[in-house]
Amino acid sequence: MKGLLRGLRKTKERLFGSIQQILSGGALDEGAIEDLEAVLLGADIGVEATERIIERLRASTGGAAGAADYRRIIAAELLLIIGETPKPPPPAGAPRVIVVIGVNGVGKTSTIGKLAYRLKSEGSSVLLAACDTFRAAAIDQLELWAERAGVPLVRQQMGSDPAAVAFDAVQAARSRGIDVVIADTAGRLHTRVNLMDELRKVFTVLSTRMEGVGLEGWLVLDANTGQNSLRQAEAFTAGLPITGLVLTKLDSTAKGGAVIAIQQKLRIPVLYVGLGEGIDDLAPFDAEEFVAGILGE
Ligand SMILES: Nc1nc2c(ncn2[C@@H]2O[C@H](COP(=O)(O)OP(=O)(O)O)[C@@H](O)[C@H]2O)c(=O)[nH]1
Ligand SMILES: [Mg+2]
Repeated sequence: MKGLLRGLRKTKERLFGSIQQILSGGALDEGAIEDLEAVLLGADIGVEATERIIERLRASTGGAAGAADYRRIIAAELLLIIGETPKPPPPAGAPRVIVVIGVNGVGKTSTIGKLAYRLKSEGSSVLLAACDTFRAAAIDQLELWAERAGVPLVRQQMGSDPAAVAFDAVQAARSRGIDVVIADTAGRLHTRVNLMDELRKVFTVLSTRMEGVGLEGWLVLDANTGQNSLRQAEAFTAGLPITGLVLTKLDSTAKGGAVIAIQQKLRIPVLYVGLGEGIDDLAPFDAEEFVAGILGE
């Protein structure tokens, strides 16, 4: 997956460059271990994962291991950590309905456009639902993405009830035999109780009045925010049935390691990563590609 490797360039430069330097010093003494710890923390891999990796390294310093062995140990432990939160298949039911959530500016609307394009190119029929009814510009922006991806859009006027738009969209999808509905939602401050209520209502209406839909809640987080996005995530996951994560803007950060910290902390799988602003800059998250990408193997 060239895309993921390209998107991880900045994280790799920082992480791999430093690791390489430390490991090339030969023996992994206490000083080198401390340096490694600092580098892993600096890439936002998180305290827990970093400690696990350091522990594994310490346990293996007895052998006459070289730099390549140590890198393999780090990679193996990272894969283990990521593997502890497996990606489940989409829930049964039709249509598949993905409600996309996250604070303003993280990349929800662009992710939806890219995802529509990708799913369509993989053979699914897709319909977008403009449930961010808070601003007229938000609806227009989604419409633009729908046009780019070549998929239909269900919209109502600004200020209408997002749950009603979602309901309409699923009804339209059913009558047209469409496979996947992707709903954009508003992202004004997640601490506002009324936004949470509004979002919860979208899920409630779809699950109670639209029997048989395969309902998913995807939370979009900006990788630049690193581990700080955990606080955002905790607020959303406390009130809403979030089933998957999308980490955007991996291309513009050296904190790509946050993927690990966030997934590990939330125990919710990262499904896709955003790698740029173009329509094909969205890649499925692949643990092996990711680890190879950040460790430069
Ligand atoms: N570099 C980069 N920019 C992105 C990515 N995803 C979104 N953006 C940009 O982030 C900004 C906000 O995106 P938008 O989809 O409007 O966010 P929303 O408010 O959550 O709907 C836009 O300028 C996007 O082009 C990504 O993966 N990489
Ligand atoms: Mg938006």
